[in-house]
Amino acid sequence: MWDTLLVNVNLATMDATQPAPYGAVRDAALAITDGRIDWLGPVSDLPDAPEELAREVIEFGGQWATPGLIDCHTHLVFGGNRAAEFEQRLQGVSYEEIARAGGGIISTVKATRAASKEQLYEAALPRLRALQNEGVTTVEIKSGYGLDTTSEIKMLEVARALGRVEDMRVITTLLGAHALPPEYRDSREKYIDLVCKEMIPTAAEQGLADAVDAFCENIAFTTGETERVFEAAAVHHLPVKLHAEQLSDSGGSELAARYNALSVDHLEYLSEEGIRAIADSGTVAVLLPGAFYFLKETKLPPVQGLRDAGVPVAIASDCNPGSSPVTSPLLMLNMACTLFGLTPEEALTGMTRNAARALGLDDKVGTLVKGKAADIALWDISHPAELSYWVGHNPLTGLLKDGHEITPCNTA
Ligand code: DI6
Ligand code: FE
Repeated sequence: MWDTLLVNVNLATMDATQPAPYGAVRDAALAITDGRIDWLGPVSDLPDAPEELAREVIEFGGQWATPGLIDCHTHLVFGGNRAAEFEQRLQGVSYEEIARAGGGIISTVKATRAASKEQLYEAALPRLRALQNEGVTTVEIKSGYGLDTTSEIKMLEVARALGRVEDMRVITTLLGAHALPPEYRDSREKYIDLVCKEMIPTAAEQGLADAVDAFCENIAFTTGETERVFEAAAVHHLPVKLHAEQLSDSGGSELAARYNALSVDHLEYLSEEGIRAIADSGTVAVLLPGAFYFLKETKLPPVQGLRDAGVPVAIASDCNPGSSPVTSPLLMLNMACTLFGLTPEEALTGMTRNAARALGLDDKVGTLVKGKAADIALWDISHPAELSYWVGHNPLTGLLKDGHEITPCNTA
């Protein structure tokens, strides 16, 4: 006996071994036992009447099911917000100018350091709920607004706590090398020492970080500094990721490829050499249309080059107060298509299968296949392209994580 059997559902499995677009299986059934997918296929292939096969049978009336969406790049734990900087930018001041004048990331650092764990948790919760409300069951959350060991650890603890309480799979990433804090203005090397010798070891010992990230950019850290961070991560057996080629081509992606990075993220300025390097290392290219849009960037990431090289592309919200105050994964699917030229199928692959790979979770989530977690989003749509099509309309009708029904506010 299965625990649960979903019947009369169209599955967008996103499984690359299924021949149809979206890995679609129409008029299907999907069985769940112990929180995992135990069987799926056409209803007509079921060996018996549904009631004979499962303790609970749920009829879906021809709705579509996809893997729970995966937002593989967020900074959703932070203090305050930067609406005032948004106003400045609308007056013509650039993101880089604001950062160089001590605003930008550093202004969020001040607010985050001043906030208690409880305050950070309460501030992050509605953002997490908003993602869940549009079908997200797995989210990555970075630190990077603490920039001292105590505050970075505080952020990671809040991220872990969100994962425990809110029925969301949370993956945490230590981003100590996000920006140089003002107190280290004249001693960059000492700050990298702090990241490598204190933050990474502490986060690793306490099991608070699943990966290590850095911001390799002219307003942040050099490739040399980034490499030191990657070396320290390797010592503690933590996989790496990188914010790379967002505002200029710093060669960060080539470096990340040498360290077998799980992903390189942003990539508007990625070069041919960078594409070749990440294609060879199997690194996922994470594109962040929210940041491109919000910073009014004009340089497009090299989508065709990534396609030609066979690089897996993921899409994420980059939810953060400075460059992407975005909590809508569905809007990101739309923008991946309208701004970056992905197909709706590529966009959805980017928030399911490829996003799982960007988090090193491809054996657990990201596609509807036997053995993976029953993380499933249900949608009142007649074709999966609708997920990239609507702007501001949310067709989510149900959400399961590990086979348990969770109630996003949209469906309550
Ligand atoms: N790139 C980004 O777009 C975010 N971080 C990064 O390295 C922006 C973070 C912020 O402005 O607060
Ligand atoms: Fe980011």
